[in-house]
Amino acid sequence: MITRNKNIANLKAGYLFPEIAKRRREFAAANPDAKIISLGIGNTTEPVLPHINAGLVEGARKLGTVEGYSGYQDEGLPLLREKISKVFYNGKFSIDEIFISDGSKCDIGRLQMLFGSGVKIAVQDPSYPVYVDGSVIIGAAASFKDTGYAGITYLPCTAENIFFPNLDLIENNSLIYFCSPNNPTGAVSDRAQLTVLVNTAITKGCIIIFDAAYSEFIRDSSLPKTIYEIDRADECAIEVNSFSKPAGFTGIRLGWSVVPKALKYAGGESVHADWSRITGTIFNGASNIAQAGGIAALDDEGIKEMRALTDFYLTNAKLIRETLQKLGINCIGGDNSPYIWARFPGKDSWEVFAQILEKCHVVTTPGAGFGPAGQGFVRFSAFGHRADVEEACNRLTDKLSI
Ligand code: PGU
Repeated sequence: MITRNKNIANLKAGYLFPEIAKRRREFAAANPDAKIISLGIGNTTEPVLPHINAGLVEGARKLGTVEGYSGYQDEGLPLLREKISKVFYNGKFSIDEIFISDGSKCDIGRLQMLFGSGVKIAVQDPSYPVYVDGSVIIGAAASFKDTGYAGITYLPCTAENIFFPNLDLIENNSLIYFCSPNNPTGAVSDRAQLTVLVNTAITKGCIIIFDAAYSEFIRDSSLPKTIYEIDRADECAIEVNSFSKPAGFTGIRLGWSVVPKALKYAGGESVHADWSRITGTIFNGASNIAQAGGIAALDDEGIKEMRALTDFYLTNAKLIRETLQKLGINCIGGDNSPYIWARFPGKDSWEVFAQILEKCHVVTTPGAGFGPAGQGFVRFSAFGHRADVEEACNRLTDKLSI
């Protein structure tokens, strides 16, 4: 018989969100009358808004016509790539530096092929679990200990450092995962902090994978929405982003990666050329219908709709944050991001998760699932229907005294 890829055996337990879904199902089975509300996984709930939806419908209609039909699109429809460069990067990138994908999670997984199993990894702790689990699958990290995986440098982001890590911990020649606005803490790094990040990467010969999936939730105009607002970031950073959260495309699937031509490996080879080679070989592009929706999302009308949708979720976030604060629970995030990171000092976060589920019938995400420094925290997601969020807030107010 064929043997198992031993990297897979190194993965710790199951992936976080299916594990939470399992606990929710178990609770629902034991409490059939409970009306459970999810503030757990960051999954969008509101309908796609009309202009963007019309773009999707039109994209599907055209496929049924001789003139409008399209097949494989390699790295993505040129018009979409051009609009992404213009809307998000002020036209800084040529269209061949923008690679359209079926979402940023998929790109995060595929990008690791560029660096292989020998690479050293640095991640914010806590962080979106795909960075760590993807590193384990590719063989860059193994042998889980209570404090994390060997091969990964965890960069604690704590209340004490206001959720921006000590970059001195990063080893030379590392691949750095960095997410801002951050999942799960909701913290957004400012220009000075990202400047230090870029300078550190350049000095230490590192490459940053910058995850900007929540950039459209930034309302404070002094905060950078992309790493490329920082000088020389194109020499050291790849950026991943997505239509999932701002346009409600979580199920439609559309994202992109920016791989600048200026980015080089230690030997001077082009990262861009390798990424073209990899995506051309193992990825056949995002759905043309999704791409038509993405083009509509980047029209003036579509941009207004994305603003309205993100405003809606930010209002949910404000309701949740204010509810928690009134209960005396210390929290951050939710102002320029859809996540609120709530602190329960001295408590086990899976225990707090269980208590909130039992008392309030509200699903959250335990902080420890995002890394060792997430212990003692719980993440609340602002993605939900308004009535559900209001009901969840009422229940938290009435029943939560942890
Ligand atoms: N990057 C970050 C930082 C995310 O939080 C998420 C989704 C993604 C990428 C995925 O984006 P796509 O473009 O849709 O692929 N995080 C959610 C959903 C959980 C999951 O497994 O992706 C969350 O609750 O953290």
